[in-house]
Amino acid sequence: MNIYARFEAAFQDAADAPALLCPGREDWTHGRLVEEVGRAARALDARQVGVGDRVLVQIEKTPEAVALYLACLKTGAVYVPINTAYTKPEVEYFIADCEPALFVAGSDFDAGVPVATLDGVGGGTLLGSVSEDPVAPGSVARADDDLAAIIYTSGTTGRAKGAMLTHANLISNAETLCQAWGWRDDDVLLHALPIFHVHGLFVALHCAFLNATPVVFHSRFDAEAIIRDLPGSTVMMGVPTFYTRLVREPAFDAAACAHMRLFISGSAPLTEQAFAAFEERTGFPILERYGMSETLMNTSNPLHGERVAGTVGFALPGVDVRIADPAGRPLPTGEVGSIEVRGPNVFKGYWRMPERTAEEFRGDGFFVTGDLGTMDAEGRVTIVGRDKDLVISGGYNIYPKEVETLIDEIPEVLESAVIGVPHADFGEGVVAVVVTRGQVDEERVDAHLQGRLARYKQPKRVIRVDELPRNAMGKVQKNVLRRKYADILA
Ligand code: MLC
Ligand code: AMP
Repeated sequence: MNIYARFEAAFQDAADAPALLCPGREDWTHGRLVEEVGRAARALDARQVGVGDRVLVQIEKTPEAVALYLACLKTGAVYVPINTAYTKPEVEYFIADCEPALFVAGSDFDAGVPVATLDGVGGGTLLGSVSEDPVAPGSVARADDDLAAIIYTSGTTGRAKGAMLTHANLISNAETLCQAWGWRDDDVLLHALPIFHVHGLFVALHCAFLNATPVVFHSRFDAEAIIRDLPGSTVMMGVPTFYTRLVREPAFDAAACAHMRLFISGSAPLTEQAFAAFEERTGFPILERYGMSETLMNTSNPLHGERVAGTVGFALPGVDVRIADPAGRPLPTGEVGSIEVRGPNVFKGYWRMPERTAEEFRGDGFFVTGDLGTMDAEGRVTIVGRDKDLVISGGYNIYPKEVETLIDEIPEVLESAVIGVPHADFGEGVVAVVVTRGQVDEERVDAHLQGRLARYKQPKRVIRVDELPRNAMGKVQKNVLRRKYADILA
């Protein structure tokens, strides 16, 4: 089953109803969306993109970008979206790794592979020369196991890994979420997330597409614009930073949310304080859920029933979640262990990394998430930490190893430790602690990282020290550093 065939059936039943409502731009009906997907599919065809070919995409969030994504699904190509903040050397890694048949970029790019452009207003070479043809080609039949997308997620080694997601993964998770969150015919989704990660692309858009729900489509998060569009919306999904920023706006209150039924948070921990402040201001307990690129969504607080702050709720229907010891043996209720998941939502493996894939699956099919948590007697899961050296800043993941490797290239740097510390806006912010020979200041580190590393991964502060704290095994004690610099960005 091709997931786009499912979407298209819903779109055709709602052809005249709004699909994408884009402030400052012409709205698209579902009929128009189907036409634009057909146009993008013909553009892929004209560039000889075939079934199973990767289409690497680094473009702004526009309706045309959505049409391109859906066209990849429709034609059986594999969609590979990447963050618009990535620099040229970062992009070159993805090109070499996924060997795309086509790279769609915001502007021209010297890539050594075929390149087409799609800019921030839907212009560019990709769609420019496509002929008008009212008859859209059919969707290519896909087996459950066939790839729909590769989502890159960084690894502890500093090298990004491509999580291979199948049509079946996407369909099952979308259906499960629509059920769990009581999706309704009169819902309107307020969408301000980027569409290069699973949260904005799959979780949010797929719930809408399965139901031909109108999507108020913001190109980026802007608190004022959200408050303006809340009265026409019913559901919003966001990372915790969205909600903490909204609460800081004086105009954000219960009256502004009167038309809403559900606020959903994920991708990073929503603190109990943020949950309480939001509920106090609006009357809404945010529904927190937990997932990752490799598994899509695993757990969710209930739609009906108590949403407990600081917990991520229960395993979604069809998803097995267990808390295990380092050998994968289930632990008794309440004990802290590794969160492991199994189900139709769990990815097929890492692109061209069979050994890494094997390392992260247990023999009985459970995937080791790298998150640490507990489960209570009712099955409610709480995430208590991470077994992976990862910083989550404003919902973006940053692997310290990648940043340390680049900082260590500076000849005067002897060693470095990159940590995440509390940040008032982003939840966690990146700080680099460096041991240097001679004078290396913050500007020197900034200058070295500029153009090599996306801005959001760059340290907000660089601290020089004489030596890094180490344990008896010689391993850097990042927990000591995190404690020491806990207030530096707060
Ligand atoms: C932007 N900046 C960040 C940042 N976002 N720094 C650290 N962390 C971030 N997340 C920096 C920029 O580099 C820039 O730095 C400055 O902040 C202003 O940039 P901006 O683009 O104007 O920022 P803003 O639009 O305010 O973006 C903040 C944000 C955005 C929170 C709205 O980061 C965002 O949309 N995050 C959502 C991420 C997401 O979708 N995650 C889902 C992953 S999926 P300078 O120095 O140049 O000024 C997943 C699985 C799951 O995790 O469970 O969902
Ligand atoms: P990604 O690799 O970008 O898909 O990020 C997945 C990671 O985000 C998970 O492994 C968790 O560490 C984290 N995450 C997602 N949702 C939550 C949540 N609700 N609370 C805490 N962490 C979360």
